[in-house]
Amino acid sequence: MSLGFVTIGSKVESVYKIDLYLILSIYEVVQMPANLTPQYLEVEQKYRAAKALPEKIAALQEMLKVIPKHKGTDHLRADMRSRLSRHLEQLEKPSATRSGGPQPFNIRKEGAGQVVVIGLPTSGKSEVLNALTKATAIVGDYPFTTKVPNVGMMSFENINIQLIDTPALTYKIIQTQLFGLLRNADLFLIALDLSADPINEMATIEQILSGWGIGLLDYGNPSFDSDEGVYKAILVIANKCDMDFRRKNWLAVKEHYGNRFNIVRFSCLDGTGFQRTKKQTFSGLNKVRIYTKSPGGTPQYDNPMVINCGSTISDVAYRLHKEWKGKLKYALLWGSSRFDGQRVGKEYLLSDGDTVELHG
Ligand SMILES: Nc1nc2c(ncn2[C@@H]2O[C@H](COP(=O)(O)OP(=O)(O)OP(=O)(O)O)[C@@H](O)[C@H]2O)c(=O)[nH]1
Ligand SMILES: [Mg+2]
Repeated sequence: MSLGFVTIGSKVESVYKIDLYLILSIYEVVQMPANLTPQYLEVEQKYRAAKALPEKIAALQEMLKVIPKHKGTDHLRADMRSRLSRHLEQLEKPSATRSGGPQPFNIRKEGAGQVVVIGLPTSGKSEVLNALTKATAIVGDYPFTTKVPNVGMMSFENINIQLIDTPALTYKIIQTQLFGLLRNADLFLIALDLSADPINEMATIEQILSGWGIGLLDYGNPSFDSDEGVYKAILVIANKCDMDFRRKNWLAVKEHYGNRFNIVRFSCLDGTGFQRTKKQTFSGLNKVRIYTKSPGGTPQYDNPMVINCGSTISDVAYRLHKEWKGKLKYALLWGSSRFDGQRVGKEYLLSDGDTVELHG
């Protein structure tokens, strides 16, 4: 930007006698960028210096966040946004040569949500996947055993949640592809190794993710993605609680991170934390299970509709069938209502486990 400023500025000098109108319009363009703050220019510098796609995307998002928002920066912001979407497209298609071949990091979402298990080498990510699903990912006591993601389905009560074991965050050659997968995921399970140095591990993980423009939220908040950054809900798995040093390190993890994040004590070997992890993973996805029935019929309890928290009767109806649009009048409700079969309106907010009977 500063380069453009100088060029146009000198043009103003040479043409000002010719056309007053032109001068005024150039003057307007020149004036506006002067409002860019040092904070913005610093991030812009970071963007120019960034080589890898994750850092470029992170810097652009930060630029959009800190840039003064007024008419004078409209063009600049539009340009940044289109650059951001070009980078995001590149992320999906890493290179022309690769686009025809297998794309192991491009995993279609299935089940109630897509959850990625992430962390540093040998923290037990692959073992966690094997413990919670029927997957048989290769496990090793040496770093970087996993080179591409492994997928499994984790059953929780009457639903399935997609779980993905990933290569270590520090595995350099796949970082851009991993970044794409992480951006798209609904929830992170962060695996820490209680037998090593979990405090440092967590700090390193947070630092790497922050360098990619990904902020961490406690699992009670829904993940969200905007032009100005990506925030992901997380659940921390303090793994290997069956091993030496576990007690000291568990207490340290709780003390350092317990007030920010939900942390589950876990062991792949003895089953500690399995149930809690499944339950908390589901609640971290911010979804509710809704059962529908026809008048006189019975709901299918083994096949709920899984829909976002905050959904209403109308949302359920439209998801079932478009023809409910305009036709829906009310519903009868079992579950969160004061009494069974209570009549509720279209905007009624649903809770997990509600049964709904729609009426037109
Ligand atoms: N005692 C104990 N060992 C575990 C546990 N979970 C994993 N391990 C061991 O830790 C080592 C690393 O496990 P992996 O699952 O391969 O670790 P990873 O995080 O996938 O490692 P990378 O793929 O290299 O990033 C293996 O020797 C596992 O057997 C656990 O809960 N308890
Ligand atoms: Mg692994």
